[in-house]
Amino acid sequence: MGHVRPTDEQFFRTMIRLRHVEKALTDLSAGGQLRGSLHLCEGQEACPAGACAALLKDDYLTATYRGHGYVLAKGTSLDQVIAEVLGRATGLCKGKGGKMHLFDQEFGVLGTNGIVGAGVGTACGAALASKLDGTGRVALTVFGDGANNQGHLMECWNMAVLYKLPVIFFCENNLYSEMTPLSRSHGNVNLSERARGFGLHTESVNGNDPHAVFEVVSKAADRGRSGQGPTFVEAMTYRTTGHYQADSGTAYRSKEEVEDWRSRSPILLLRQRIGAKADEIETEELAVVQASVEKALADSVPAVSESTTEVFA
Ligand SMILES: Cc1ncc(C[n+]2csc(CCOP(=O)(O)OP(=O)(O)O)c2C)c(N)n1
Ligand SMILES: [Mg+2]
Repeated sequence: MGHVRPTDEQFFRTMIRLRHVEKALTDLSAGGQLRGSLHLCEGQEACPAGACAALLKDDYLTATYRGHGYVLAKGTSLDQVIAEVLGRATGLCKGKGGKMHLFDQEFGVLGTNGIVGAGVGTACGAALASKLDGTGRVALTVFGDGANNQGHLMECWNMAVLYKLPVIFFCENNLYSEMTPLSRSHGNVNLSERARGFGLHTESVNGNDPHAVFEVVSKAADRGRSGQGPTFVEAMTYRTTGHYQADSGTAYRSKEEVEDWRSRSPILLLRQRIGAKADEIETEELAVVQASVEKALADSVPAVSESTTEVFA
């Protein structure tokens, strides 16, 4: 029981909004209005668009420092996300979480996270609760190829298989962890094969095709909901920018490699399919993002007295 598959135009809208959010954040960062590091998902937009469209409002989500697109695609308010990223009191977490700690109970968002792989355990815990309580909620946890070498992920995979947890391990394989290619960090670069070693059911998918991502995540969610246990999804994709704003991305990847992936960008491919309507959608989404940024910039930052509330149990 999933959602109806979105149309090309709906997927394009989700992805172009995300692209303009990232453009706005890049400008704000360059202008000194946004503090800290900024990890963009340019080129990978089909993953959040496709995966979240396959989830229900109540389903759980955890994601990485590159995960704001998932939070937006899950349904969380754009205004609240932008205000949070800019540290405003009107933000999702009252401006105290920032970009790496987006949390939204209403949409099952249990956090983006700056610690590589950290959300995987959280998602397994949520999936266990769902199973024990019989709520039917599925948990999708997003992590990168590099995170596959974090020890606790292997504990999570084992427990998830053992307990048949309704969890989807969604691996964005963008071929690099920071500046290191897979071949220099993984003894076996076949991540699905590694996952199968733990007894996980695996699916590989073109992570630049939102329809294909939607399809495999829908199937994985059905498996979870019907008691068949976890799925490891390996989505092949590529970030066409650097790891973060201080990385040009040119020192460890060839120009040809980046250009090749750029030519297969999910936004570009859908734009070609949709035609003139794409420009119309883009104009609308650009205006929505700009309005959201202006609104957040006019909002105040949290009062100093807020710094010690909701921080300690
Ligand atoms: C536990 C931990 N170790 C190291 C880091 C530093 N670090 C930040 S991003 C990153 C790369 C992770 O790569 P990958 O999992 O492939 O995700 P991607 O950035 O490609 O989306 C590293 C090592 C960290 N944030 N947390
Ligand atoms: Mg990676």
